[in-house]
Amino acid sequence: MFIDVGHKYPLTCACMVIRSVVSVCVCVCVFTTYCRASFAELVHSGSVVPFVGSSVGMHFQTFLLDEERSRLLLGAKDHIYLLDPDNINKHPRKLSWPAPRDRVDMCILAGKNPLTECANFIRVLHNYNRTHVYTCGTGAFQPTCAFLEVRGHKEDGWIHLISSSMESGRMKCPFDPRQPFASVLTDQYLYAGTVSDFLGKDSTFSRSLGPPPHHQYIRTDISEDYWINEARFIAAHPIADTYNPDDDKIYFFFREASRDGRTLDKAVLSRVARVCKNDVGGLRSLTNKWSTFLKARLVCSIPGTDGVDTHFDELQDIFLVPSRDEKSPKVYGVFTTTSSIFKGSAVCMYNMEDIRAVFNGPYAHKEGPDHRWVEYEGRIPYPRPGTCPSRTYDPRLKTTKDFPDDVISFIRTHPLMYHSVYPVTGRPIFTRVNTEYRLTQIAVDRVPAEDGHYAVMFLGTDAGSVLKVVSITQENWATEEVVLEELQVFKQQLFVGGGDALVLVALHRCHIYGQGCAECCLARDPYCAWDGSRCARYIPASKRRARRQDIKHGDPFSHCWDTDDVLGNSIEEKVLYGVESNSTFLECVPKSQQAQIRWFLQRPGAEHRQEIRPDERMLVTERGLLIRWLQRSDAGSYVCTAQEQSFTRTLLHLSLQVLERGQLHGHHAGPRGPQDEGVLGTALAGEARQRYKDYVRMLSAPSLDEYCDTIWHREKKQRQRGKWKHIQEVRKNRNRRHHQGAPV
Ligand SMILES: *[C@@H]1O[C@H](CO)[C@@H](O)[C@H](O)[C@H]1NC(C)=O
Ligand SMILES: CC(=O)N[C@H]1CO[C@H](CO)[C@@H](O)[C@@H]1O
Repeated sequence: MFIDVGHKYPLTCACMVIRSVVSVCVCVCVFTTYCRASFAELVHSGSVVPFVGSSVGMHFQTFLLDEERSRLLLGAKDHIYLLDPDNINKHPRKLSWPAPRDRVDMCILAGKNPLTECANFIRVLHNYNRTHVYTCGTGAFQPTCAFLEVRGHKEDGWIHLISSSMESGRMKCPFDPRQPFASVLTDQYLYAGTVSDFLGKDSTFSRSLGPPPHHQYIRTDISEDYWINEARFIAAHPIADTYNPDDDKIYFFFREASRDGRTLDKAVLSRVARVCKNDVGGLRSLTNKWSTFLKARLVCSIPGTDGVDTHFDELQDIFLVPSRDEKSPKVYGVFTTTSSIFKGSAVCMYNMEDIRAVFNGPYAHKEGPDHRWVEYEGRIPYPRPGTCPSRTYDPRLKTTKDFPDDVISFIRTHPLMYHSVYPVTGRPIFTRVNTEYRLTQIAVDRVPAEDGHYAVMFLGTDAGSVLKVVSITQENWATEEVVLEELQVFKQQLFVGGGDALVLVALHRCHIYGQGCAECCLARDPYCAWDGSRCARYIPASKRRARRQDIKHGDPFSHCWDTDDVLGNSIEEKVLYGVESNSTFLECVPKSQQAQIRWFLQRPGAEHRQEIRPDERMLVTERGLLIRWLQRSDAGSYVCTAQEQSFTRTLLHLSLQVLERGQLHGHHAGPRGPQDEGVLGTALAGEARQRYKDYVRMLSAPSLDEYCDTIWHREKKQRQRGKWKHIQEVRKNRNRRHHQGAPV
């Protein structure tokens, strides 16, 4: 099990930070070997707490966190766990719920995998009432649901499966353990979007359960080109639209195959859709089917200069961030590209107002299956299709069964809105392109900081890592003044479910930003502030004066002016020896990702230092300066500075001396003068020894590539010992450069 969390220091990789209209991302990137922390190290530093019940093949997938009663339910393969979220390893309770033996046999006979498919993978866990939880599992490709009784908490907690309540989970739970699906339980009704057959052909959004006697299913219509087509459901949320409870709706998010006339090609598009909570189905053609279903396209794209946008069309995850107006949460979505040319992911943020505006706008119209969607310009029946029935609006419309025929037949063929929903900023707030992984999950934490509130995004990748990102708004929108006493423990934790293990990840890992005020400030992590002696967890409204934090500007001059690390920081000058005609590497790594590195050289006897212009011979990499074909004139005083905002800091002061080849051979040949002894003695001291060996090895490598390859392989071996070297980064940089030519 290997998980990456925001491990910023020592970090050099440049995250794909998009400086869009409103956001500057401070990215805690993980995908270089440097910032990737080994699991053991994370556990040691207290940043993650692994669940000891974890074992290979457990497939933890489903969580139900009950903050009020302080309990965490965990759905895994054939098991449900009850844990104490404050201490996940104290008194874990385990309930076994396997699929029946004959069902497993049939599943295997049907050609499914015995280990990863033919078992009961728990996919649904919802609070039903004070004492009961509703749960469903895939049941070896025969989904089954049941009630769980959960009582007590902490040491006294226990769970019990009510066998008599077991029922079919069709339309409530997927057959396939890996298939995305969405469900929400509210007012004792279960809303679920899932594939509802063994072959995975029929995807449907339905409602079931409910207080007796309203037990019948309501589902989406099966009219391929219009309603829902090969959908993968992502999320479902109850959201009120007005102050009238009759208007309450379930909004759900999915991606589907869409065929827009003419061509036979289907494109994957992302959707936001909604139904009224009080929809009981229509009459005639829509009996037991939604009569208020509407959907719209959710666009997440980067506008291109040539008018061609780069679309991220495959919705992967949705997270709602509550705002003071509970009708208007902010909707964060993670999308990936469908393109075979390049791999990319993006995060887009939407306003509920914009979503509602699209549903209140024109409908799309299609003459027939082979036509394109156009704007509907005909007469719209009354009540406007998609409106929830309410006696307050019209006493004649008590339920959806009172809808006139023309409303029912209109909505059957016009469930799609003509306009699309665009992100608030007109473009993604975060993107990653040409990475080896995709973003697949998002959780957002709104963090109060000294200068406002910040949304910290935790982005899960399909490689098992988590990126912690804060997007900073320079304009003054979304500034809510909520002063919290202290961040609650639960808000400080993030549950990360991997394929095989569960860990608890601490959100604040301030120690990684180093000890100095300037570094802490420049990190711009809203969870952290400099408290006078170290970079520590930021607690709002406590000792305000003593705290130094500047998320918006990250300007240490105004915050750390009196501390040592801004005033005369004394960087001791190091000495490095290079061999003429060979290459040498000057390592200089900023602690902050936003820093811009500059290199200066002052030659012996020269009055001023000059900025180094990178060329064929002088390569500026993320880890330092690589000088190829070292010449005697390269000798001198090198200075590496990091500039961030208006703040410049010297990171390295190094004197490079160039050894003539003769001197070196003298060393190998044996007898040598006392002066040589001195020079090489220093060159080979301590840590430098290994590096010197690298250089010697390089002497025999004909090209830089080969040199890097050699080093790369050795580094690979050393990785287990947690020892990282600079060279693979050099190599990585070169690779990155090659990729930059690809279209974006
Ligand atoms: C909760 O629901 C279950 C299942 O319907 C029922 O047996 C139980 O009595 C309910 N409990 C309460 C407190 O309403
Ligand atoms: C890469 C490079 O220039 N290598 C040279 C380093 O120096 C030795 C002699 O000391 C040459 O043989 C290598 O070609």
